[in-house]
Amino acid sequence: MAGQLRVGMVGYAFMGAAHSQAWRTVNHAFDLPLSARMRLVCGRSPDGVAAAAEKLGWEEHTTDWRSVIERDDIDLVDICTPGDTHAEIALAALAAGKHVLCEKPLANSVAEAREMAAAATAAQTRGVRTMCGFNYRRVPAVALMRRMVEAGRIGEIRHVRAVYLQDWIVDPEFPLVWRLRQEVAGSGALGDIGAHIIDLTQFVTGQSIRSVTATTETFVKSRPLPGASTGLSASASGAERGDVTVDDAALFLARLDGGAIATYEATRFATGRKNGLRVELNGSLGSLVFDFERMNELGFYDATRPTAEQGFSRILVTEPEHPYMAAWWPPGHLIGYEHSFTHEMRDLIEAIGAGQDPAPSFTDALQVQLVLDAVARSASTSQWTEVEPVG
Ligand code: 4PW
Repeated sequence: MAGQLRVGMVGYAFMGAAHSQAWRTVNHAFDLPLSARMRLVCGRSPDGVAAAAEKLGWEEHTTDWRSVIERDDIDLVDICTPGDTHAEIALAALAAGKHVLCEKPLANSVAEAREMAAAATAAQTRGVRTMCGFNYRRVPAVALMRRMVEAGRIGEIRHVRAVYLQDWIVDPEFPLVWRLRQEVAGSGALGDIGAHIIDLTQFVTGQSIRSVTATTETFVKSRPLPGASTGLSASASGAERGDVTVDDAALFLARLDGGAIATYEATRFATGRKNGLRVELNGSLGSLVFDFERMNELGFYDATRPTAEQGFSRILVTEPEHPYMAAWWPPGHLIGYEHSFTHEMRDLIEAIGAGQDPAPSFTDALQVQLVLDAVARSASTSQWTEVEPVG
């Protein structure tokens, strides 16, 4: 019988629901050294958190995040709150000797992310583990992309082309939810979805972004104040308006340390694109392309094949030989968005059980934060800007 990993989760909206689904499922799909126990969920509204505990399957609920950290019967704190609270909760949890899983982006500033990474490194010596929740790494087709790059199947990578396209705030009357307020979210499309494609492209290529030149735009500068809001949907409360203080879109060129050049586009104004995350790599021996709208597939162009037989082929990533897939259904059966979180918890529990550090660590997430910071600085100076080193 496996030992337990007793989880306390802070935040229960969109990401909290996704994490809850994963904690509920992970031990049913995978054989793991520890069994996740959904001990306690925390949120600000007493009624809201009680209802969430019931609906999502948590044993207990509280409105006081400090009590999650103080309790002896919590081994891991899972932070699913907006970015303005990540640092305070994570630092307190690490000081109390809890493992920490923190949603992305790691923090709202480089200073906070540096403090969190330093605390995580110090806690490692006490066997405390940290991970940042870049879930798209755990999509099997993305993990396969990395495996094929590592195996040299596309040779030397020349081009990286990444977009993350959404359209949920195209309507200028969509309210000023927390994701549109700099003091809560840190940045807009840049940190919320740009961070995903930064992490994903660095993960699959094994290369780090060294320098960037960027532009950002806020198309709609004021919006009605929100009434009730959950996740990415909300309604306005009345006629009162407030300023949008984050970017609606961020575009940048980048140079990677392995020699590749890259383009990135993160926007919430790509009308008709709901959650369009697409990454293409062009190498000396071939190309790979991943499109989240067809997340069970990986496109592969093999330039080493006879010319008459070349062309993009579609690998259906549903076989037991593919990353994570042996745990699921018989060959040919598809999986969805929620599985990326289940795989995230699987990797985290494996690492904790083995006494190893999971990836991406807080230091890896600090490096993403440094790229976000370089993009923001470049957008304001219109200059090529070096990414600050982590150490
Ligand atoms: O993490 C991201 C969110 O903050 C998600 O993967 C997509 O973009 C959906 O909502 C936002």
